[in-house]
Amino acid sequence: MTEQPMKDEETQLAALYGDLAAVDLHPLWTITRDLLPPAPRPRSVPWLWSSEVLTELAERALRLVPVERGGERRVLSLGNPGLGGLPYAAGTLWGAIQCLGPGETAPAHRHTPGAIRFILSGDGVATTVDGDVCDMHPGDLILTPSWNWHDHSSASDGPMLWFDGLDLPMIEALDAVFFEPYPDVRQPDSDPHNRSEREAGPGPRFVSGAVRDVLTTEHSPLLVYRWQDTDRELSRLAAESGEPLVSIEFVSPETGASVLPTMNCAMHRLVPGARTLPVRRTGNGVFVVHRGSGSSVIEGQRFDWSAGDMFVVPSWAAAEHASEEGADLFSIGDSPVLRALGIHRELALDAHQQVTGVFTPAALRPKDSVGV
Ligand code: 1HN
Repeated sequence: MTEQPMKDEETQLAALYGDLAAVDLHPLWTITRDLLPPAPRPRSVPWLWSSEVLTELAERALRLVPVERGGERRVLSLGNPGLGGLPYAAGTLWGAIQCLGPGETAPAHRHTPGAIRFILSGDGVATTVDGDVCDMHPGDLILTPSWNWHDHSSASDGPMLWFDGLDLPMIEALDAVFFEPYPDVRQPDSDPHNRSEREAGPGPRFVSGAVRDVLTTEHSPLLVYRWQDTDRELSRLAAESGEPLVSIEFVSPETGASVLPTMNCAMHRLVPGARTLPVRRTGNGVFVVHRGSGSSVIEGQRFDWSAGDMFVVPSWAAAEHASEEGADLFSIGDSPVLRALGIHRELALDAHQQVTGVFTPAALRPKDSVGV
């Protein structure tokens, strides 16, 4: 007697699931993937690519592969093994080594993803950014913001290598990638070169500590940050602070915001004998060792590094850094987006991974709490 209605219900439930699936509806209570983990679980993993491996393969590509329209660039992208074969360093960031041989031109084009270059070695290449020829030297940072025409041309007798950082995976996730080739291989030469450097305002080009949480669609009008200026600012701050680590972010001299609306660029100096405590931050990071050597422990995994190595700190991974001889690390990150959306978080930990400090943006604080 009681079995009949039960069976009826089971039959109806089975029919419901069948009908839901048939029209592409997913009942939330049956979804097994963890939609709301208690803290970020990025698919990308902590990883390192050594300079030795990167430069040897880049040099072989230089000999064997031309740079032409279509392929556009001789670029070896960092493919994070956690991302199942995607050519991305992390879920939101592209990182790569690019090389250009003597006399070569990487053709002019533009795209909605924004890019930065951090120069590794060689000399004599210039990137033309919307008509402004920007000379590139080791340690310099060059911006090619979203939808700006850009081509790279070598007037050198040797190869040049640089790091490329792009927000491409983020823009792809937003289904907003556009691309357009320039009608000619090169943009016309501007004379004199480096217009943005001469015309940039007097505002500071670096800040130490957190950048304002500004939502901006503007990129920095300054397209070139020279190593000499970066080095001078790091030296000044290291002497002044006496801290083992000084970090500066490259900012727009006009607004004080990150150089691109989507990406920050920073430089970190570890003084000799430095050892930092671990920190967790939202936002992915890709690091390039500019000078010196040391090691990082990222989510419990130790990576030893030296000049030219590139490594990934995924979002919310606990990361600490140490250096015996001293080191300078360049980094890119996606935190401007997280800050603009009010979802950036930071946790300072002690040596035993216990929380010692918390930064929570205003939007996430309980209404009655005060301070940070
Ligand atoms: C690009 O345009 C460059 O302009 C480098 O040098 C790397 C990776 C993906 C898509 C476009 C460049 C790139 C890229």
